[in-house]
This record gives sequence, structure tokens and C-alpha cells, in this order.
Amino acid sequence: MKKKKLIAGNWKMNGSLVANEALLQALLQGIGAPACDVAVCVPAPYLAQVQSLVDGTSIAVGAQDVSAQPQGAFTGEQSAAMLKDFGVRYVIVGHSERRQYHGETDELVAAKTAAALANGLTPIVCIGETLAQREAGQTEEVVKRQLAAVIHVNGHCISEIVVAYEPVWAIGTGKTAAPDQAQAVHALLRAQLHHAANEHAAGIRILYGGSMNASNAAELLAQPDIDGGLIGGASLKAPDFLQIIAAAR
Ligand code: 3PY
Repeated sequence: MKKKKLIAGNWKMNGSLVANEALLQALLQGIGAPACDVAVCVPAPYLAQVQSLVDGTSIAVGAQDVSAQPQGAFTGEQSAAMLKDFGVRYVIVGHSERRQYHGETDELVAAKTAAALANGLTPIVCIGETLAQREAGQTEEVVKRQLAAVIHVNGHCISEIVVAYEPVWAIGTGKTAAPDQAQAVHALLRAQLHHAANEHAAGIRILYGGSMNASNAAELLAQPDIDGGLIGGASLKAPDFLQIIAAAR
């Protein structure tokens, strides 16, 4: 089954009111009628600004994290319901930078995924192995464990999530998985989803992330099990992001 691809920008902790407006204006001028779904996952303080700039366009808004809790004494956190209030459609969950710098475990990532789904947000669940794990031959074991944690989120159909395979060694390093290396992991994940969710598995989008850019996107996106990209640095440059969007058909 051919799925519509998803290209999602992960702005990380970058941007300003002025820079966001210039970037989005350039994107909206160049985007035309994209063949894929497009989203920008922006820092929380800019959700309202970005939502008002892209409202009614082909660009959807995403957040970069969500609390697993519904409300209460959790200083600094944002609930899924709050994100929904701002017109947010997607939320990145379990990015390796959160796993690494904030100690997020598979269990917490699963709880955040459940909170997002319960509030009608689409979680983009990130999984991926470190360089040490790849070199120790543990890639399959690691990504399968991370995916298994979110497959059986209570009461929700797995087809409502997006998976992003982001090898940690390719994040912010300029290194990218070769297309066949990435495809091999995507095929494993697809098989795992098929086993767990069979009739829904074919509809689940598995994105590749980790230094996808304007020069390597077309080859990565041509792989049979790569259904889009989660784009870091290249999503901050309008011409590059537009080129990646154009490659996703
Ligand atoms: C990257 O491309 O480096 C990312 O981390 C995307 O999420």
C-alpha cells in the first residue's frame, strides 16, 4: 500500500519571532501543493505564533515533547490537552536528546505516547541505537525493544502513531545512515509492526531521521520502507526543507 509520506521539521531549540516568520513565509511561498504531509515541530513558546502563521495552509504544527501527566504540579511541563488547545497536530516523543539529557526511559516514552493519543495528537515516536550499540551488534535488539514499548499503548490503535528511526550516531553529527543501512532497520521495524498489529501495520509511517538533508533525501526516501523524514538542521533552511519536501512523493 502506498502511503502519503510525512516530512516533519524538528527545529529543536532554535528560532525567534523574527526568524520563524521569515522561515515560514519562505516555506509557504515555495511549497505549492506538496505530494506529502508537512509539519514543523517548534519550541513550545512559539506554538501560537507558528500556528497563526500556518493556519489553513499545508503545513501542520507539531510540538517537541509532551508531559505524560494530564495536569497538576509538574513545573515546566506541557500537557497534551494544552498542546491541542494551540492547534498542535503532531508531537515528537522520545527523541534521543530527551532520552540522553533528560533520562527518558521506554516506559516514560510509552506513557507520553498514550497521553498524546488520548488527546488526539499524533505522536512521532523516536527510536534508534547509539554508535556503541551498533558496533556491538545490538541495533536490532535496541530498536525492537524501544518499538515494543509503544506498540501496546492502552486502548489505542497502533496505526495512530508515526515511528521515526533515528540512529543516535547520525544525530547532529552530519553522518547519515546509508540508504540500504536505513532500509534494513526500517524493514525490521515493519516486520515487527506487522507481527504485532498486522492489518494496521501497512498504514504506519516509519520516518528516517538523523542528518537527512537536501542532498541525501531523495535516495533515502526512495527506499520501500522509508515513509518520510524527521529533519533537524535542514528544516531551518527554507530552500533545503523545500527540496526535501519535493523529494517526498
Ligand atoms: C536530526 O536530524 O539530527 C534530528 O535529530 C531530527 O530529529
